[in-house]
Amino acid sequence: MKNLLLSAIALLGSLFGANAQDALIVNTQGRQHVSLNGTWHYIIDPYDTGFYDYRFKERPEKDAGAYWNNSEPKDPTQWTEHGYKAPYNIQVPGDWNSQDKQFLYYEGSVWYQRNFDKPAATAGKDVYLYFGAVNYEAHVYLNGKKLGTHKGGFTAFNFKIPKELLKDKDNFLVVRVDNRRHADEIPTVNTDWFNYGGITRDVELVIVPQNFIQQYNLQLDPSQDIVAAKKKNKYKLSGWAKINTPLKGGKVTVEIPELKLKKEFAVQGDSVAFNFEAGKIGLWSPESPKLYNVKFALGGESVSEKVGFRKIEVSGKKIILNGKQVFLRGISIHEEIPQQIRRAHSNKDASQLLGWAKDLNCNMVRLAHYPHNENMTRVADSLGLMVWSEIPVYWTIEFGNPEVLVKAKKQLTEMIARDRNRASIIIWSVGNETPVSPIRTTFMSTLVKTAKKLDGSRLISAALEVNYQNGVHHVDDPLGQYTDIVSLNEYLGWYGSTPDACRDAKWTVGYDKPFFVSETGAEGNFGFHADKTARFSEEYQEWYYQEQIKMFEERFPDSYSGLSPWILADFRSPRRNNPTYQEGWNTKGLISKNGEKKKAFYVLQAYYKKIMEKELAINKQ
Ligand code: GCB
Repeated sequence: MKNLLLSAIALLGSLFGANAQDALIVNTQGRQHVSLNGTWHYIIDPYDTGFYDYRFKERPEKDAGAYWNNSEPKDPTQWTEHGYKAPYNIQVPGDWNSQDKQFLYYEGSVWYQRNFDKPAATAGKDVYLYFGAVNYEAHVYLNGKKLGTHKGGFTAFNFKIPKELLKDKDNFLVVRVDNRRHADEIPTVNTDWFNYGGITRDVELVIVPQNFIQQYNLQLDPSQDIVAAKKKNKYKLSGWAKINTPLKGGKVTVEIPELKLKKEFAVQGDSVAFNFEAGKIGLWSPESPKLYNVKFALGGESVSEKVGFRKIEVSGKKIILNGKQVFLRGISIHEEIPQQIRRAHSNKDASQLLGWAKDLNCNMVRLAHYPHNENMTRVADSLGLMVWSEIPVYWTIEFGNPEVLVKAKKQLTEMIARDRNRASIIIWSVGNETPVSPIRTTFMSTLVKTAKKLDGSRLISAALEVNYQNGVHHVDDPLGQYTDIVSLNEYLGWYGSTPDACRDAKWTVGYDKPFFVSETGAEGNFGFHADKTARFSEEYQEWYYQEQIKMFEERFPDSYSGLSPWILADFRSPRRNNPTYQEGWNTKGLISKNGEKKKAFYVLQAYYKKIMEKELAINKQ
């Protein structure tokens, strides 16, 4: 176990070593920090004038025309063609598309700027600049110097601010954000969601001691027999911490006050491994999402984290949580607040979306198709919703391009780094509906192996497609060999046929593994009532869910372990151009763009209630 942990730490190091950015600081909310959210200024720059000169060469650092430099004229003779001031205001966090009409379909560069003063109480400390996410490419400058760049629209990153660069007053912070889509990026040019641009998540200054715990992990040791541990009330806990720099003779203390546990471990180089025993623990589960305060301390400075302890594993064709079989009553979710046509980012947004999932009787959510903001996984922890978390390796990635594989691995690493302490996360997904070919399977199986190496304590999956041949739906994608559960997207009764096609559909699953329906769904416009055969009516969508559920119950393989239908709420997608029923929306939501529940919502809600009650009855026996 210890070796596995140390190899995960080494892999982390090697992946970050390749990039200019510093390894991620986890749990910034649990540390000394100052928010840089609020009103920033902006310049729209479709020609990248602030970045390139008129010969289209990157501007030199001190160039007066570079938009990272403050152009405020000191006297009226001074030449200047850019500047940051009202009314060019924009809110951070937030996508730009929803903030002003001129941004609605904009894809290109926007420069963001704000000033800030050095926070108090930084003597002897280091200050990092942290971004929850910027979609897609960020170039970050402070007081005219470049701190670094980051690519990837849904993962967090940070830069250490050099001491000599940080002024007491009026630090001039500029971020060039570019959300253009490219064939060799992740996601690629083609998706079924809206490409919201901007600084979409929180921005913070994080103030840390010169030696500090950058990342850590504590969990039930995945190698233990959980049933035996429960019987004996004796649990093995294991984990590790990574210090920002190698230390001589440092010690890390791990404390769980509620369990009256306090242990000390010696740091070796820049890491330390934990291993200790605990007595009775309240395990985390959807029925009882117990979280403990855990304090990690190094040299008098500490960071506190809320940790749930649980074990997720697969046994044959079953998914097992804390020693008991669990059926995943899920729903897929996009990170979007439909009523306001914007990206979700806040705790309140997470409570709205996950509150709807609870209302549906879910015990699980699939956060599609990219890592969602941290509020989502933290609220899921506290509500007891199991989570599937995914990287945007979606459809037609350049599978033959080794640089693209590096980018995918980096996003995978960043996703796992931020959220490895969330008990709610039970599945890391390495992608969605990638077209079967040898080169793609090599690419995808490499990601599965990387995920396993980074985190051997969770299940790894990917949403696959059906192979329909001779009247039979075969689940036989070769990637299924590598994943812990075989997950499938299927739309029988929406694309190509009507829902009654479910009645005699035959299914085979070519793997002795749990089988999970990661997507199924049909469109339905809220308030459009018609005969059930009319596409886009609420009745059609309702009928679709009724037929699908009957098919699952009557004719699905014995490995059927759950589902996360598509999708919780209507969402924006430029691919959806039916002028009557879509107008730029994918209306497969069980909840409408105005937050109303459609008929199909109640079909799934009742199905989940039935399953829940059956499980309760079995557990009582
Ligand atoms: C899928 C995709 C999802 C789409 C959905 C649809 O299979 O995974 O991103 O939005 O189908 O609505 O067709």
